[in-house]
Amino acid sequence: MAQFEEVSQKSAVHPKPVGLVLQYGTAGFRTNSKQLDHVMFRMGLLATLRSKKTKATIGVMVTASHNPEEDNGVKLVDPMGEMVTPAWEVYATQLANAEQEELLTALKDVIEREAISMAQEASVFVGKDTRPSSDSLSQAVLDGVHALGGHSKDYGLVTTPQLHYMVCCQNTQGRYGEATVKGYYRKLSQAFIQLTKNVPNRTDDQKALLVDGANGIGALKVCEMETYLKNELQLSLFNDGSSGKLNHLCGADYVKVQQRAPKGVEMTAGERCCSYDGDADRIVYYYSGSAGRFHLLDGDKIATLISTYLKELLTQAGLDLQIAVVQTAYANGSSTQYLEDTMKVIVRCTKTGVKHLHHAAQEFDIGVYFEANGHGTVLFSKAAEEKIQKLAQDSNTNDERRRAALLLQNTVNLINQTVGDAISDMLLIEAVLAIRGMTVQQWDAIYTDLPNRQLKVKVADRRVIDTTDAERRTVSPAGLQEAIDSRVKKYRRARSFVRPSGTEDVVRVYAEADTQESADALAHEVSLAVY
Ligand code: NG1
Ligand code: ZN
Repeated sequence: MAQFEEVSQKSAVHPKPVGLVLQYGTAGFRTNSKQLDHVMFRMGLLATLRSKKTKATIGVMVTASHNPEEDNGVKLVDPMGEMVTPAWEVYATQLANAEQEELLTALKDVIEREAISMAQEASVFVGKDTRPSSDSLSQAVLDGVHALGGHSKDYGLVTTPQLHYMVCCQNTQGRYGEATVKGYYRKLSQAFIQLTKNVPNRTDDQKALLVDGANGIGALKVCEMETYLKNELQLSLFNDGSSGKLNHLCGADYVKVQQRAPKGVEMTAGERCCSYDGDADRIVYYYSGSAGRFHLLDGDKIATLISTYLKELLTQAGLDLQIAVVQTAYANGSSTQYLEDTMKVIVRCTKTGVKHLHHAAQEFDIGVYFEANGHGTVLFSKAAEEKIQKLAQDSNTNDERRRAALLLQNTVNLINQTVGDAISDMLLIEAVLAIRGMTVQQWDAIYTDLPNRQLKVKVADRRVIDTTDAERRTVSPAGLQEAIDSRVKKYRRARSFVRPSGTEDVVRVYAEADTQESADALAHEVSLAVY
């Protein structure tokens, strides 16, 4: 077939280094950008097949998120804007690792197993972050799409969540919004303005926010959005990419892991600050206390703020909708305790990786999911959205219920439900703080984090570690869990676990305890047990 000849010819321009083996991990393929050209071409092919199979538009995002600038990566986006389904992750790995002369066989194998009609049209949306390697790598994706006769739309520089949003808009015939970057700005900014317009006496101080753009795509995009916000939010942007290196000493991952302010952000005591990561799908907040102490408000604090706000509105609206918070093992023990015991919301724990949290959150009327690192969003079931909308339009209901329903409706519009979104989450947090009249200190005081420490350990082969119970316990190698248990026992309010990273060649160690010294010591002891 002519199509396959085209694939053969074009793939020779994107050759695979012999023997190179890569894995579709927690967030797609991710490694040094020099090793990725063939993977990109092949993901273009696979996205085209996925589009033919689903008869819908598929997304391909070229980014390595919080990884260093030299790395890059790619992830596929399914029709509703969610991460690609696990069975296709397996195909992605097979296709990426097929040696040059085996590529056609691997491709035909997917076509056969999925009974794909090659006559079906295909459409693929492509986006990229600001890494120097992203230009040529996204071109390789497009080459792959065209080699199989697929149609493509190149969105160029967009945040990861913007690309997810476009895919969802396209496949819902505009019901979710317009599949353009401007459409995204308009939808979110209108919802934000609606939410904040009736907040009495919002001062300039309350409207001011410091943003660390991680020298990445989020900085570019939040600048573009600013005019749409009509001064309802006044942003001071740092690490805007004009001089610094992507993610270097800045960005959400640096701030969360190092538990310190990013380089270049000049903050005065009590000022609200936030950091995006390299592809703007994560956000963390922080401020400097009066004694100069650094206070971090991570994904757990964000989930708590948002779920408290939503629960209050549901009560005011008199809507009987079940709300749950989905976390991972990295959630601070204090947050879980607060959510379960004080807030009385359902809490679920899943494996690391947004796809797991997203999936679990879909089981509830309202599912708030956040990883501790600030990656998360809120999902509303179709039935929940309909109930909210009906009440917001019901002129017979009383003012308080109607007001709450309208707030809920605009909140739904402000949230990017396809995936965690730093810009959307930032606007939601700012709106919630304004509506509830809360300062960042008051938000921080909802509960006190247990001191914690995260470490990375280099081992010969991280895959020898196998986990269970949403990664909270190890099943292999033999004796490791017992070793962890015996160390945890020595400390108060302590917890520790280890798991192989899905994005880096390391084992991650997490420990928390009643004091920072204990958390540090426990993390250190457990990392020694991992060797
Ligand atoms: P790994 O490397 O598998 O721990 C990291 C983050 C995840 C997720 C992915 C994708 C931690 C501990 N892990 O995964 O939460 O965000 O990257 O970006 O933060
Ligand atoms: Zn990211």
